[in-house]
Amino acid sequence: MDSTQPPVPPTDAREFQASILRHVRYSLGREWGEISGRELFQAVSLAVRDHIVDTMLATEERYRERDAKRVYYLSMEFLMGRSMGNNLHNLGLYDVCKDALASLGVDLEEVEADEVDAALGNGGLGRLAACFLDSMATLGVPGFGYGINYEYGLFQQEIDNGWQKELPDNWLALGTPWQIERPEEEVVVPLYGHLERMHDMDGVENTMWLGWKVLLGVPHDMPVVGHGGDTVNVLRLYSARSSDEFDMSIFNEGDYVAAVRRKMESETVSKVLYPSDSVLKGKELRLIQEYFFVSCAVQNIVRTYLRDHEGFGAFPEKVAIQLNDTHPALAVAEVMRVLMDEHGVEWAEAWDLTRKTLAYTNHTLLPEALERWPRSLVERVLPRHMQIIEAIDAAFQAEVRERWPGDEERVERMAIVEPGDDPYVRMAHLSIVGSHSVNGVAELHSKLVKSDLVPDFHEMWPDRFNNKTNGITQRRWLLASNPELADLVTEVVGTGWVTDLDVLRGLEPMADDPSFRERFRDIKRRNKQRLGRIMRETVRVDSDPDSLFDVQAKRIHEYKRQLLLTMYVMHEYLGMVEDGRRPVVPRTFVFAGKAAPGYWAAKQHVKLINNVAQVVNTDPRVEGMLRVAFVPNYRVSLAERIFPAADLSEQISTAGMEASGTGNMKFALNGALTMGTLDGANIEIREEVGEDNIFIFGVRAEEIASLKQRQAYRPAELYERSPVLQRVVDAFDGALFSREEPGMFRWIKEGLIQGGDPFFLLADFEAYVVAQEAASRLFLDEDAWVRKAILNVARMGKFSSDRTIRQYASEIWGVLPETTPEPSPSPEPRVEV
Ligand code: 26Q
Repeated sequence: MDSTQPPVPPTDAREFQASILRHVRYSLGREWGEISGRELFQAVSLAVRDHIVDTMLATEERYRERDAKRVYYLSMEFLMGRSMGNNLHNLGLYDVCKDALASLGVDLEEVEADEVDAALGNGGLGRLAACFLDSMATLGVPGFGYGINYEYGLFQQEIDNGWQKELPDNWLALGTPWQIERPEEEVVVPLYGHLERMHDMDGVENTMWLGWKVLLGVPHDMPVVGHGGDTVNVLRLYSARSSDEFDMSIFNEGDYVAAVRRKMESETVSKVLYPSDSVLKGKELRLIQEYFFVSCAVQNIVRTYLRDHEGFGAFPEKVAIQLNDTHPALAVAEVMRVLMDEHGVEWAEAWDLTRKTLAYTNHTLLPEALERWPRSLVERVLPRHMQIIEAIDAAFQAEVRERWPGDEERVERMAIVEPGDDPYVRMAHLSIVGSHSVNGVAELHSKLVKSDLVPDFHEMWPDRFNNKTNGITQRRWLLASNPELADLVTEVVGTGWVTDLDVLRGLEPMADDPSFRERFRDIKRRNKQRLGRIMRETVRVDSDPDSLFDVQAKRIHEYKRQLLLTMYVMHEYLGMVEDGRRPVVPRTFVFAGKAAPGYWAAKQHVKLINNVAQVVNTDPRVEGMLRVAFVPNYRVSLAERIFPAADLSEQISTAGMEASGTGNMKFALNGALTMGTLDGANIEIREEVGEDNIFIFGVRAEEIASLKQRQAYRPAELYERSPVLQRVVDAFDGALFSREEPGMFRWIKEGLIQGGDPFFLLADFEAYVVAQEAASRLFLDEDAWVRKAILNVARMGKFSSDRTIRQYASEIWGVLPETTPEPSPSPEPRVEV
């Protein structure tokens, strides 16, 4: 019995079982004895869905009755992962379903494993959106996600002779039970065409957008079940379809084949998620994707508002729109267009309403990830929007000139449309000008947004800037993914932590309880065995659950510095085979993550890690001391197995470059100690857990900025002076880790020395080795290690996305969560059933 569940409604296992069997027969048309695993998954999901629909309808009723302010979270990405287990947990039906299946001789976990991930995102930004939806539903915030129903999610990664290979992720091939298609709510999206000056019926001159083409957006609604099952919100994902009315003309002209081809082209708009979490220059299809879903969302939002309101006076009191980075920044122009062109609102009022409604979250400082679209492209695809953006820009520039007369350099720096021969539209500037709130995602990051990214905007509107430190949902990242630890925690502090993570503080005294420590350690050991089985099956690497599991799992990026951990592995290996050193503790290094298909350096790093793994794992001299595994196809469902199995969490980005990180929180919540730089949310994690319970090393963001600014960083000198560095760096040049093609990784050495080492690996390497040695020594003292691990879990309360959402709700959206956490229940004894 899972004691972390709230009291179960009187839906008993037998009823649930009957429902599953009914769906097998009447929804799937199958006999129980002849169904496949996939069909069983579908039948169980449909039985679960029946429990969701009533609450979904009732929730909408409730919001309408109360005329509640609605929050719309616009995001190009939602990394939802699997839904079945999560929905069962949040409905409080997990054990009921488990029992129902057990009496049919089926293991629920095996059914869960047959669900394919909804991987409609790249990484942190997309997963954050998914955690936010969970928290909004749990808190009773009327929050709705809007995004794209990509037919192909993030590519599947295979490793072939050490190289990453990408395969298409056709996740909808077999359909999904979690979407309800609503063709009757389709939206018409205009594109292309031209502008004409015309006189309207009253003789007033107006610009008309004419000759546009049309896309249709068909909504697919995914229910988002809040914990406790009282609220079910909706994630609305749009698929692009062609318009029959529009294409009729071509059909009538007789070019049937051209008409069908045109139809297919329309549907490419929602075909595939772009697999890059940075750079992507001027791709027309990407711009159309961004506009497509923004237009669908804005039209739907306005339509929903007008169902219950007259005029737009109350619009900002009833609607809040949050932009997840600049990807939906066209919403600024689209809200203006819909208000003015479709509802006759005057410019000044439309502008006031737009700004009061929109808010923007920034997720990156990397210059190459800042979106800029060629003005010429925007004008061709969206002439009316380009015209609106120019008008916004003109008014904005006038405001700047009024405030800083004569400072034309400042005007140029701040302009929305970058001045010059080849002008670009700066989407971050558009977002800032069009919003009443601009937030970063961790304290340091929010500070750097103000001081480094857009200091001019901060000077102009200091009150617009704020911080919302990211969080994660404990329902998926502890309750569902680490059931044994969840049960142990519940035994001590009760179930309150599931909706109020600060309750975990109650675990602190247990850090000094030897028998609790032993149980905590045993759980970690079993989770390591569980991951060990996955590693054996996928990459044929055997691991010892008593070794230190040292894990780095995240997108492969130079600034995240998978290379730094790889260099440490190389350093350890060379120390053992060349100097005969024995390590303090045996370690298993686990890497997981995808490289953007067009990111050459990241793909080289994948190959390097796999080559190092190959050499290390086949060398009998280090057997029992060193293991390296690159676990392929990192995704939400794999992450759910990785976090619970980690002893050490690698969060080693170049200081100042990781906006927040959220994996760092997931690891710590599952009892891993952090090895990290003072970057992103690591800084706040240190504040919470205490500096004795985290390994911090490396150059700080300020020092890095100063070194860069003074051009004072000399990696070549560090190399010359340090034999330790020389040995590792020279290994990139030798044949040891690149037997098939000696010299293959020479470019890495060159980048570190002549290339100026832009990610400061050499600056941090020796401090990193020292910190790693401290970790090894601590791991030898099992009690001391486990004590710190327990304290980490106990002190993660701040990093619940419930806290983050409460702050967005009260400080940006002006909505009050309907439910506030109940006072923490006092520890209840575990009830064995
Ligand atoms: C932009 C233009 C064209 C194509 C793709 C993109 C694009 C797509 C995705 C740019 C960026 C992303 C994703 C960024 C991202 O995931 N950022 C991460 O956001 C997390 C949540 O706030 C933070 O914790 C991470 O630190 C940050 O890297």
